[in-house]
Amino acid sequence: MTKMRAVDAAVLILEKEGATQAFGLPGAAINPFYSAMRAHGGIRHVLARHVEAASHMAEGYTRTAPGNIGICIGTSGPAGTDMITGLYSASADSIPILCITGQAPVAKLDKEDFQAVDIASIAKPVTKMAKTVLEAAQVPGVFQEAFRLMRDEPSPVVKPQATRKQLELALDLIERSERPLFVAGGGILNATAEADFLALAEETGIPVVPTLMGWGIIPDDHPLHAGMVGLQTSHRYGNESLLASDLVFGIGNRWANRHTGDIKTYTEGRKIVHVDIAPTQIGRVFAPDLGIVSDAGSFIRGLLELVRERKAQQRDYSDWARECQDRKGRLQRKTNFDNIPIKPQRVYQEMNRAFGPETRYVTTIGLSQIAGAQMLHVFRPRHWINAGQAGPLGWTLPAAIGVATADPSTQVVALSGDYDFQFLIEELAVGAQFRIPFVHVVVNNSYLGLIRQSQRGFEMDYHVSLGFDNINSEDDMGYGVDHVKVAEGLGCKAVRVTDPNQLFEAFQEAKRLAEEHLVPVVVEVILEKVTNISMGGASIAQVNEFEPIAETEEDAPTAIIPIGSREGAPVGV
Ligand SMILES: Cc1ncc(C[n+]2csc(CCOP(=O)(O)OP(=O)(O)O)c2C)c(N)n1
Ligand SMILES: [Mg+2]
Repeated sequence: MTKMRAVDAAVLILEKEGATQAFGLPGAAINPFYSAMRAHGGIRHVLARHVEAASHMAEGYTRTAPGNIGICIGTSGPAGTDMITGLYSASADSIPILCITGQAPVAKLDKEDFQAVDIASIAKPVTKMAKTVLEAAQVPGVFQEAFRLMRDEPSPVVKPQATRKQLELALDLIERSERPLFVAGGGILNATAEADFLALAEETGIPVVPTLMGWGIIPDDHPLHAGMVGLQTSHRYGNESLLASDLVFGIGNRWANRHTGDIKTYTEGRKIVHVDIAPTQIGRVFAPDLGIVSDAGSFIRGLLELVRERKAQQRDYSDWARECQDRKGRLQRKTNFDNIPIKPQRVYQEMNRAFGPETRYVTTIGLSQIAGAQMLHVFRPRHWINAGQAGPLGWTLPAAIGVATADPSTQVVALSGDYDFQFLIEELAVGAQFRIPFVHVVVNNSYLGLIRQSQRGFEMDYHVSLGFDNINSEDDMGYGVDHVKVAEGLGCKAVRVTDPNQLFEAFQEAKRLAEEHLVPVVVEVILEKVTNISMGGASIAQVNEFEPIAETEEDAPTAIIPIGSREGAPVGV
């Protein structure tokens, strides 16, 4: 019988599973696997500059399209430990990635051998499966098992599905409510059920609150889009509508604490339904009035069928939906500031103007991400790609490389604060080397802005400033790192903006440069150092507005519904 090397078998499984895009870097212990990839020739590989970055690239790659599974590869020892943050980030948001590392020879594992760390034990809490394969013949089986888990195919049991009785109970609750809202979570995207979900919302006429992970399931300008809810990445109108509702119907969401804030405020006076594929999610944060363990896709389709069967007794929610739209047309934040140094709100206003509805945004954490989510617009599923639960600084740049690799035909715009950008800044060279174009907006306040803002509670400003007088720079503003020089040094193009009236043109220029040179293009925006962004300390009823709110259309010219323009706009489609 012909024999095959275990590494060759592993590569054939990747091919069979359609997982043909890898990110990583070789080392002695993983060279056999690289030799198999080289011999096979069908696995594309991007050479990262840091293994953590490779793991975030893999995650960005997975998040871009249904069915994608990003792979990251590294050697034994520190390569595996570097990937732990990526595993945590991906697993925390239920995003499958496959991390492959080398390992020391079996006989040396317990001898403190060079780079022989027990990576499977270290990775266990942040993975569905972490395994050190000790026997070559088991390699194909372990790879197959990994794919089965990543694709959520829990054979021999089928995916959990709601029963007819459960669907009836859910619809009974809807029919008894006067002001229901759907909360659409990332689980809907994981089930590729966004089209069915939209059909359900439209059929019932129930307004929708997307979560941060579900943002894009319903376009921002859809008449049933009620806004986002939460302490940070939320809209004033979203929170107000949630507080006015009498039923919150969550599908594929997890009641993140930055979404709910104080649970009593979030739940009091309204019924809550929670549908999730994982039984451990139901009741994890609070006990819903009705909890259903089901795959989001089959649940949505089942409920839609039942809604159509019971069409005759369906309530008309158009007044309630109009009420939600009315809030959306009134409760806005001001973006139209002319200040120099630039106020962050203005950056997002100009991004709305410069980047079209097909843009895919990639971001992680910080005031940059929070203000971006409050003010940018998203119109398509998987077009807001954000590490939600883990929020690891440094994620944005490599994740954007993964996203742009997965879909080179769509405009990718990464959004970072200066600190997030500096964490894994060397990955710019990967974009330059592999000709992966995207625009990276770096809003530079020379601060760990989010942490500076949260230190206000301690009345301190302690180790949160990134400012210093850079001995190589001419300006005397004390912003420290010269991101334009660094980006150029790494082989990319970069533009710096200090005047808000030049933002739009700078974004256009960045798009042109990315297209012409096929490299990442950085737009560094010099922000005012201190701007506090709207945020709630405890509950969604008490979000602090630090800046003036919008009062006229001119204050928020890129708002989805301009202030004062609403006159009984149509609801439903
Ligand atoms: C690895 C890691 N360490 C610390 C934090 C906590 N943290 C969250 S935001 C932030 C500051 C981010 O600064 P920057 O990227 O410049 O964004 P800004 O808030 O200034 O817009 C820090 C330190 C984190 N999320 N991840
Ligand atoms: Mg900053």
